[in-house]
Amino acid sequence: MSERIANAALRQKVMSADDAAAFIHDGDQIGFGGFTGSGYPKALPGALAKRIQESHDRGEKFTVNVFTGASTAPELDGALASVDGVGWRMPYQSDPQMRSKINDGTSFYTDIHLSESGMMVRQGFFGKVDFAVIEATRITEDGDVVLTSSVGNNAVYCDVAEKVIIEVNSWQSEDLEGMHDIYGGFALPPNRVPIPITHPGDRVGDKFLHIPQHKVAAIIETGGPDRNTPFKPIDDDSRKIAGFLLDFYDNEVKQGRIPKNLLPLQSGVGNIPNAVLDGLLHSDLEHLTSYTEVIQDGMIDLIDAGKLDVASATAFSLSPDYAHKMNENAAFYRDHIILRPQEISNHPEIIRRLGVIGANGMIEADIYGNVNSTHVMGSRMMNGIGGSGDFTRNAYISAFVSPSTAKGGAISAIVPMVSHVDHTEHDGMVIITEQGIADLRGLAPRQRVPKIIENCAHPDYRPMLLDYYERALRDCKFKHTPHLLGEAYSWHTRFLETGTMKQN
Ligand code: 0RQ
Repeated sequence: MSERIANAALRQKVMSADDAAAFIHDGDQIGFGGFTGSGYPKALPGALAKRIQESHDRGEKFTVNVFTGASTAPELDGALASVDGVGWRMPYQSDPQMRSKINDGTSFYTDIHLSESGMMVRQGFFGKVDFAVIEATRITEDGDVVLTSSVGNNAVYCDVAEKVIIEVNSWQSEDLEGMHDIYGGFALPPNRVPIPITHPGDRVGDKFLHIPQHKVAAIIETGGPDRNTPFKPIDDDSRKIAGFLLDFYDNEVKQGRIPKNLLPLQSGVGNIPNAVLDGLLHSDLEHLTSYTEVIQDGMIDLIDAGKLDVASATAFSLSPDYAHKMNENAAFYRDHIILRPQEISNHPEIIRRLGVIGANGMIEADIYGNVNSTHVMGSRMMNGIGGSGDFTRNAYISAFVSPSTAKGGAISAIVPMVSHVDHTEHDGMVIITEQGIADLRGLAPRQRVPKIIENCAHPDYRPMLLDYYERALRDCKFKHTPHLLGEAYSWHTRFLETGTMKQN
């Protein structure tokens, strides 16, 4: 048995994933660890999926309700979705199988802000949680748990669940001990108190997660890696978008609106944010800080280059090479990285206080600045709102970044009216595509239109957008936000009918 389980009583609870899965029954609500492919349990979900499939083969109903931190991996979302085992799920997901079960109507999906997911569980809004299933790198002699590559909602699920199952994963570095900061000051209103973080590097909690031993139903030993996905090489459009964003920050510094070393940075995951981080690496900026959700490769490069003093997040989202580097050097990185519960990494109070500057991806924006981050053509769920809303509404400056077209130019990312709204025109401040940047701060709806169309839309779609807007302005009785409601979604319906938003 692994020496990583130092507590004698807990060692008695080691069993196989199959035996642990036998505790779980139809209708149970399970809070799983895991955030953007890091730190999720790797064995129990597969064993549970097998059990669910066997029940279905006998003609019995068996689904569970799945709570997570954010997206997980094929071993968790994929395994449970592939046996139609997920009745309901929250929050963010990105697994292809899970996504397809949500979109074909098999599974319900409640897409809520990541900062609020744990909070609402504490508030009892989703009912009783039967099991928490989390991953640890080590259990101390006293029975304290050292978490792995994500914190996510682990603390809240362990706090509220009736029973806890812990997977101890020997692939994860034991040197992660000391990187986590598990804040324990959550009280329900009217007893909430301010969260005492005034700098991204502040530590306000404990490095261990404390779980009452009587709650621990099983411990499973595992050894598999996280779902670490390589980043694509940075393409031209991403480089251009990153260039516009960094020039914009530079100008904000010149205008005296942000300090020379910027303000704590938040960036979404993906190609464009990675290009932004690469741009920062090649800039002369120093003493940067980050208050964000996930640590990706570019931040590790910035730490290595001595440019990023501290990064606060809730999880890693690293490529395989960088995950290996983290496992080898966690003792160094823990002086520069803090992993917190997502209730804290994404907390509006702290984002507002620190003046975080954020940039997130989008699916589409409209000519007035409303943004859709989640639904393709109004109905098909892509991933979820994730932390984009937590940061966008509360950031000092919040930007949305996207190529101006999708699907080889058949879709314009700038449309007359978004087909689903995640971020209203009241929240986003800046929109950037490879065409340029629209700074919307302080502008009324009609003042935004020329900036968005001329600076951000693809030239193929600019005349169509201008034509729509000019006719809306002429024919709509009300001039504050003129629309032609009968036509506002014609771009989407044309795409669904003909395969392109372009007119013949
Ligand atoms: O689909 O791979 O099938 O071609 O959407 O698009 O351009 O690769 O961009 O990976 O950054 O994702 C909004 C989904 C963008 C992401 C979204 C299709 C496109 C492609 C991906 P294919 P790209 P990205 C904190 C922040 C919400 C959560 C968030 C996201 C696929 O950024 O999930 O912000 N955001 N979290 O073809 C139809 C359009 C489209 C479109 C793109 N207009 N119409 N399809 N696509 N635009 C981090 C976390 O919360 C973890």
